[in-house]
Amino acid sequence: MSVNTYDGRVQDLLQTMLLIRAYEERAAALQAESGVPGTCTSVGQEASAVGVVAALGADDLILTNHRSAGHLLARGADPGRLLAEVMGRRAGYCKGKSGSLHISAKELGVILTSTIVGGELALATGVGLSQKMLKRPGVVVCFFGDGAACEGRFHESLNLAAVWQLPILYVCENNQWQAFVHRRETMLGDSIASWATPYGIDSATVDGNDVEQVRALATEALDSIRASGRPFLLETRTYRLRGHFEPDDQAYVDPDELAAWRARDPLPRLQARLLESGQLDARALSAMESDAQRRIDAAVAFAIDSPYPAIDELVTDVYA
Ligand SMILES: Cc1ncc(C[n+]2csc(CCOP(=O)(O)OP(=O)(O)O)c2C)c(N)n1
Ligand SMILES: [Mg+2]
Repeated sequence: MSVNTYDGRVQDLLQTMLLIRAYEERAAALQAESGVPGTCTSVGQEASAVGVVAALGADDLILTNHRSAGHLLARGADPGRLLAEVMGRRAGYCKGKSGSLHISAKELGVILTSTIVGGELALATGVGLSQKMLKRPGVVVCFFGDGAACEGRFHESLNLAAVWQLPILYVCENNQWQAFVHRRETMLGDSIASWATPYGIDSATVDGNDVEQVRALATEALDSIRASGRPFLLETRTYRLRGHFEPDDQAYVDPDELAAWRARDPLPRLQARLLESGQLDARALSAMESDAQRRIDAAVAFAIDSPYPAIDELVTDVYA
């Protein structure tokens, strides 16, 4: 498995966040300008993805949802193969047969992207059980949204994982939106983390727009899972700055709320902190931004260059 490893340098976290932002914005632009299939972007949620993935070890496994590009890129996915998949090209992670919504990348330990909301939660329980029965070392990390947490499957999955004592890190990326419905319309409380308590599961809430805090909390959670063999629920509070998918004019979004969360955009926040503390200078930052754009330019060229699968490949590799 060739996964990204992070040695603790905060500059590496920023570099990955810049890559994700550049990828997501290009994917949106390609949809608008060239009719490339639209994706559910994770713009605004980069710190949550990178903070958690940077805390993982090489053996850990990932299950994710429809908003998965950040998780995949943070784990070391090649942006060219990711875009090729979105475009239905043969060089994609699933040979162009998954699109953005069902990607699996075994070499990265990414078992599946589930587009069935909450599907990843039930699968994680099964993968956690298999890790335990086979005595494998990796923790299973399951990314899901606040919408998924409002489904019955969340409660069934956490209950079983607690009863069976499974090594699972549940990461609820609470981005305040569930497609076109605000979180306030589907839950009365403000805390998803607290829903773990009745099941006997430890939990924590973190500012999901602060990558260093996310990494610190995720590291603590993983340590606790490895020591106890029990699951943990981490809620990252963040915001979906773009629409549910592309295109989406966000006409249903309260502009004041959007502006308030834009002011907490994890990228400028981290950049300002690093510039102020002298861990980064303007030249280095500009070089990092150019590097991210260069990688995405190369990814687009790679994806466009890849052929579509041939007609006789239509039913190969679609069932294992
Ligand atoms: C079982 C199921 N119901 C409905 C949908 C349609 N749908 C796709 S994404 C989504 C919202 C999910 O919200 P959340 O879990 O908070 O994730 P987010 O999109 O905010 O990342 C819905 C309702 C679906 N894909 N699967
Ligand atoms: Mg959500």
